[in-house]
Amino acid sequence: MSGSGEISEPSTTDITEPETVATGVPAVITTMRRSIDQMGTTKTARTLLKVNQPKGFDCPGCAWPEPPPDDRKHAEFCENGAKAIAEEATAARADRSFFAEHRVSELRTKSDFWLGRAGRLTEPMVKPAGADHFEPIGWDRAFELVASELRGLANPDEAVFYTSGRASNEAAYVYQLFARAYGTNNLPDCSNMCHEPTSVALAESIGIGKGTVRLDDLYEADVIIVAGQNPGTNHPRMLNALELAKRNGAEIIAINPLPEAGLLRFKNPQTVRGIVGRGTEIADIHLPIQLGADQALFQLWNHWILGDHRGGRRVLDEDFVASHTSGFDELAAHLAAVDPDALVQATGLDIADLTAAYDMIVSADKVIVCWAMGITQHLNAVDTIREIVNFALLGGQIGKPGAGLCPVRGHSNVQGDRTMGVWEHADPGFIDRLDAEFGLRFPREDGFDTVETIGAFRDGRARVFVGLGGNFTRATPDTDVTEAAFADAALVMNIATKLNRTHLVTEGVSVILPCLGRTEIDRQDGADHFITVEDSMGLVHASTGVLDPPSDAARSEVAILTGLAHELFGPGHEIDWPSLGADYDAIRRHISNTIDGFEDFNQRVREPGGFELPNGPRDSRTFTTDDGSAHFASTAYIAPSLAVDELMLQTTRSHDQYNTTIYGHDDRYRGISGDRHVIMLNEADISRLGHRSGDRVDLVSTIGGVERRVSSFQIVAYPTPVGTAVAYYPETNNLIPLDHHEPTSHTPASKSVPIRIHPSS
Ligand SMILES: Nc1nc2c(c(=O)[nH]1)N[C@H]1C(S)=C(S)[C@@H](COP(=O)(O)OP(=O)(O)OC[C@H]3O[C@@H](n4cnc5c(=O)[nH]c(N)nc54)[C@H](O)[C@@H]3O)O[C@H]1N2
Ligand SMILES: Nc1nc2c(c(=O)[nH]1)N[C@H]1C(S)=C(S)[C@@H](COP(=O)(O)OP(=O)(O)OC[C@H]3O[C@@H](n4cnc5c(=O)[nH]c(N)nc54)[C@H](O)[C@@H]3O)O[C@H]1N2
Ligand SMILES: [Mo]
Repeated sequence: MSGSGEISEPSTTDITEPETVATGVPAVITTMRRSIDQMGTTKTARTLLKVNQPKGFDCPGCAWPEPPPDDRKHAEFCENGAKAIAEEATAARADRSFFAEHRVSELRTKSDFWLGRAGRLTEPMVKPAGADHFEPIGWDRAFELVASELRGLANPDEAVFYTSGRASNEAAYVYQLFARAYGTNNLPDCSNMCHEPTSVALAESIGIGKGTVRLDDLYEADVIIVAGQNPGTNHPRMLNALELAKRNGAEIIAINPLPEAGLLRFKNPQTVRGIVGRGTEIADIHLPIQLGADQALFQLWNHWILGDHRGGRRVLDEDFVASHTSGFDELAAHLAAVDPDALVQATGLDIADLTAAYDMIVSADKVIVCWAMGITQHLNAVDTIREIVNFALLGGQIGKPGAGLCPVRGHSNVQGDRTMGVWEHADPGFIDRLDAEFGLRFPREDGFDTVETIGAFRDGRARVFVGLGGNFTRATPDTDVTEAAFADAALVMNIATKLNRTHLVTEGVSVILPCLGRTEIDRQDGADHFITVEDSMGLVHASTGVLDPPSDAARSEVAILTGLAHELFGPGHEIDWPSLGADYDAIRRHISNTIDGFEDFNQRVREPGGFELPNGPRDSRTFTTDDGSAHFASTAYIAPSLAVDELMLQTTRSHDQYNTTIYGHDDRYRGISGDRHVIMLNEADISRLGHRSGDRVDLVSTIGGVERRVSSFQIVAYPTPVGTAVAYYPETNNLIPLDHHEPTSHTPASKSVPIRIHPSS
C-alpha cells in the first residue's frame, strides 16, 4: 500500500460532555480497531502480545516502567501504546512513488496528520538545494553527500545533532560519540523542551537529575501527589499502579487545572472487573490550580509545615533535616517571611481544599510527588521543582520505601539518552573517560541546546542539522521564526521512521534516511540484534523487535550512524565504527567502561527484567552535591501579571496524538472530536469577553511587543479555571516566542502563554 492523498481532514468540531472515566471498554475497542485498520488482524495479535514482555520489545509509547517479569499481565500495554505501535507497524508506505507524486511545496501545505498517514519511509531520499522533489539516493551516496557537507563546514560547531527520546541506548551512545569525534557538543535533545527543569533542579539539590522512587514505592505510599500530569492519556499504565496503590490504602491528590479523566476515575482494562465495573475513584482530592501556581502551593504548604506543632511535635522531620540537608536556616527565615494569603490567592484554590490536602499529607508517613509537563513547561519551572524538593526534604521523604520524588518522563528512552551522554553540556568527568577510552581529545566547550540551536540557525551560526528521530521544527516554539531559520540551512538530515514537517523546511539539501522502529527485527549479516532502554525509574532492559522491517532498504539507527561515521572519518580512525555497527555488544562494552552503573552491562542486561541503575538518594540517602547533603532552596514566587483581556494559555496533548504525530482527531476524554483548532475557555471568561461557545477566533500573543497569531480556533466551553485557556500543541506553537523560556534550563514556557482572543476575520 503506497501512502496516498486519500486522507480527509476534518473541518468541524464535535463537542460532548467531557468524560470522567478513563479506559475500560471504549479504550480496548479503540485500540483493537485502530491497530487492525493499520496493521491487519494477524499482525495485530502477534504484535500486541509482545509489547513489554521479557522476550519482546519495549513499548515505544511512554517511559512508565513495567512491573517485574513474573508480575506482568499478558497484556502489558495500553490504548495509547497500541496506537503508537500501530502508527509504526502501519502497512502504508511513503515510498519513491509517493515522493514522485507529491512536490515538497505541496507537502508543506499538509497537516501533521496527513503526513503521518503517508506511512513508513522505505529508502534514502534526497531533495537537492532549491529543488521541489525528493528523489531516491543510495545509502553510500547519501553518506558521501552528508560527509562532504560536514567536512566543508568552517567549524564543527556549525553542525547540530538533535535527538528525540526514542533512540536506544546504543544508538544514543554512538551518536554522541560521532558528534564529539567530529568536534562539537551541539547535542540538543527533546528533554530541553520537556524535563530539563527537573534535571537542573534535582541535580543541584539532590546530586542526581533523576527521580528517587521505584514502582514498588507507589504500592507502599500513604499519599501520592500527581501534579501537572495527565496519565490517563500520556502514561495510561501508571493508572494501573495508582489503582493498586489505592487498593493498598494510598490516598491520591491530583493537582491539575483540568478535571482530567483517569485522575478522577479509572477502569482497568487488564482486569475483568475493570471492564464491567464502575472503576476506581483515583483522586481523593482534586486541586484545580491556576497555571504556573504550583510553586505558590508548595511554598504555602512548606510555610505551614514549619509552623506546625501537632501534639507537641513538629511535623518537620528534624532528624532528616539535621543529618542530610543544608540551607535549612535560610529557608526557614525565607518561609517565615512569605505572605500566606498571597500564596493562597495565587493558586486560585479554596482554602478548605488546600487545608484538607495539607492535613492528608502531614498525617501520612510516606509521600510521593509525581510530576510532568504541567510543572516543567513554565517560566518558574525550576523554582517550582526546587520548592517540591524542599517539601520532600522537610518531610524526610527521600530515601525511604514508599516515599520520594517521581518525575514521570515522556519518550520511552529519553532518560536513557541523557544517561548515554546526549547532552549539550560537556561533563568534564565523562569527557575525560571518553578521551581515555578512545584515545582522542573530545571537545570541552558546551554546545547548543534546543532554543540556542534555533537562534544559531536564524543568525547563520549553524548550517547543518542532523536529527536522530523527532520533529524538531514542529516540536519547538515560535514556528514561523523557526521555519524561517531552517529555510536557510545548508543541509537538514533526518534519521526517521516517518515523514514529518522538519524534513520539508529547508530550501537547502534535505536528506531522509529511513530507519527501523523499536518493534522491528534488527538483522544484519544473518545475526539479530537487540537494543536496550532505561525507563523513568532507572531500570535498564533489553528490547527485541519482532516485526519485519518496513522495507529491505531500511537500516537500524546504529547501522546508519556507524555507516555515516565510517564515511566521514575514513578507515584507520581511532574508533572502529564498522565493528560497533556489526556488534552491539562492542558498543555496550564501551558504555560499561565510560558510564557509571553499567559495569558488566552485557551480562546483566541479558537477565530477565534487566537491572537497576544505582541512585544514591534513593538507595542510601547519599547526596553527591558539593557538600554531600541535599540542598534546600529559597525561591521567590512572582505572580504573573495579565491585562484584563488576557488569558493564560497552556498548550497540551489530546488523547489522540503522540507529540507531533497526530493519530486521529478524537480527544475522547475531553469530549472534543473533529478539527483540533479549538480553544477551551471557562464559561465565565467566554461571556466576560463577549463571545459565545462555537465562535471562531484568532489567538494572539504579544509577549515582548511582537504580535504572533494563529487563526480560526473554535471556542469550546470547558471546566478550566477562570483566566486560563487550553489548546493543542503543536498547532499553537507559533504563539510562543523563542525567548519565552525558563531562565536556567531554557525549557520553553509552553504552558504559560499570555494570549488575547480576537474574532476571526
Ligand atoms: N499518548 C501519548 N503519550 C505520551 C505523549 C503523547 O503525546 N501522547 N507524549 C510523551 C511525552 S514526550 C511526554 S513529556 C509526556 C507528557 O505527559 P503530560 O505531562 O501528562 O502531558 P500534557 O498533555 O502536556 O499534560 C500536562 C498536564 O498538566 C496539566 N497542567 C498544565 N499546566 C499546569 C500547571 O501549571 N499546574 C499543574 N498542576 N498542572 C498543569 C494539564 O492540565 C495536563 O493535564 O507524555 C508522553 N506520553
Ligand atoms: N507547545 C508545546 N510544545 C511542545 C510540548 C508541549 O507540551 N507544548 N512538548 C514538548 C515535549 S515534552 C517534547 S518531548 C517534544 C517532542 O519533540 P520530538 O521528540 O522532536 O517530537 P516527536 O513528535 O515525538 O517526533 C516524532 C517523529 O519521530 C520520528 N520517529 C518516531 N519513532 C522513531 C524511531 O524509532 N527512530 C527514529 N529515528 N525516528 C523515529 C518520526 O519521524 C516522527 O515523525 O515536543 C515539545 N514541544
Ligand atoms: Mo516530552
